[in-house]
Amino acid sequence: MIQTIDLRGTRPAPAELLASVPRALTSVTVASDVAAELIDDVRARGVDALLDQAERLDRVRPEHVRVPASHVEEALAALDPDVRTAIEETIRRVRLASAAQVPPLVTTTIADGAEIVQRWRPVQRVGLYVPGGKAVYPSSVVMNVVPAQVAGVTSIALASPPQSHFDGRVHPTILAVAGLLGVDEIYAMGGAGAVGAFAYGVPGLGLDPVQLVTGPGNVYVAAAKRLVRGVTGIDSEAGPTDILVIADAEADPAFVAADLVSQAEHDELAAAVLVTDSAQLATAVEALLTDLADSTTHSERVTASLGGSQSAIVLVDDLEQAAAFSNAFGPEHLEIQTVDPDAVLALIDNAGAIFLGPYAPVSLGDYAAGSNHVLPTGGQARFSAALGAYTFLRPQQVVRYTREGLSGVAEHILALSAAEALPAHGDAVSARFTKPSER
Ligand code: HSO
Ligand code: ZN
Repeated sequence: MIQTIDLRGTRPAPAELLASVPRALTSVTVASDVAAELIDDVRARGVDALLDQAERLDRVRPEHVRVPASHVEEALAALDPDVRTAIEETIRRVRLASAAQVPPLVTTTIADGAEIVQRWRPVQRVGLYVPGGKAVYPSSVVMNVVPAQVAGVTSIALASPPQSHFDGRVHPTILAVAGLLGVDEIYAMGGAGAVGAFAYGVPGLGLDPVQLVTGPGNVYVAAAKRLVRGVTGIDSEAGPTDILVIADAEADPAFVAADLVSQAEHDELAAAVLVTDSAQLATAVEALLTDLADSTTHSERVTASLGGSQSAIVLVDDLEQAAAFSNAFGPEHLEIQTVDPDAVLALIDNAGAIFLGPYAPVSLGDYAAGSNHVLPTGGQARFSAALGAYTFLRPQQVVRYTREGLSGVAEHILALSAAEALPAHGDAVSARFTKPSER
């Protein structure tokens, strides 16, 4: 069912490696026109647009777009105690790991009386999007909210589509988790319209514009985020999930197969890739995948994902070639199940999150490792990172110079201002060393 690609004895360039397992096509640009219309509609008609869009796209007209506190309280009271305990432990772990993502203030002494201070400030207000279509993931509420809180964001708004099964309310588990996290500004709105509402604000709702929109969503949400970028900041665009496992002959095929299926379960378009230097492991995993795909709950989805051109078992000569393949692919999730995972880790540049050894499955990271599960998909790990406290922080440089510090560099500023024919720049420095009587 899953294709096998044999790269043994070859040394393809990164672009060729990537082309051998192309990710499923989801065209953000094609969704762009529809997303733009929905955003414009929200800008023009505010709450009425959100209500009409909900009726058309979510098949329910919510009674309230701004979720009343009583809905959150009811959802919290009804939350399964085991789920509540699990979520609380996830919050605790993600909070601990996120705290390490706040960089310290650093002062660099350039010369006597000359200092550059680098400090990190949070954005003030953020809009967090939590999908509510095919995928309703309360764990994603934790993954979005906790790093924002740890970064020191003071105003957090949350949006999730109204659910027809729940009387047009936001999904109760999402509401309950928001309640556990102390988020009290929640909107029953979804898709591109919700992103537009965050970016431009909705006066009729008392919804002020945000400075940053984060969170996963479907292709229309991704298109909307691309469109509002510049008006507001965004995190990376979320597409179908992927997993790449690097494994050697010592890996347990049952672990490898289970982990590939666990991410294939998300989406027909999910990519599941095993890269191995062991033909024996490849054969064992392939057989297990065939069995699992038949028996697993989301059998159709898993079969489509594993059978797609985006998924493969890739045979390589050695673990160096495996790492090269992985770097070209830029996986959202990379598992290293080899005798010496750290040796492979040293060769890895591009990955959203990396899971080492036999006891770190991706589902650990999805729910309870402490790491964030909002990760760059579609190869974006080649240039971007997981959601973290740093997503909500910006570095600022503070220039602290004394008279002595400025005088030490004054002549260079004068030389450069003359060279750029901007003499007033030089004059601004000279003025400080000219006696008032001589001005
Ligand atoms: N693996 C998904 C996140 C998730 N899994 C949420 C379960 N719930 C994308 O990283
Ligand atoms: Zn998952």
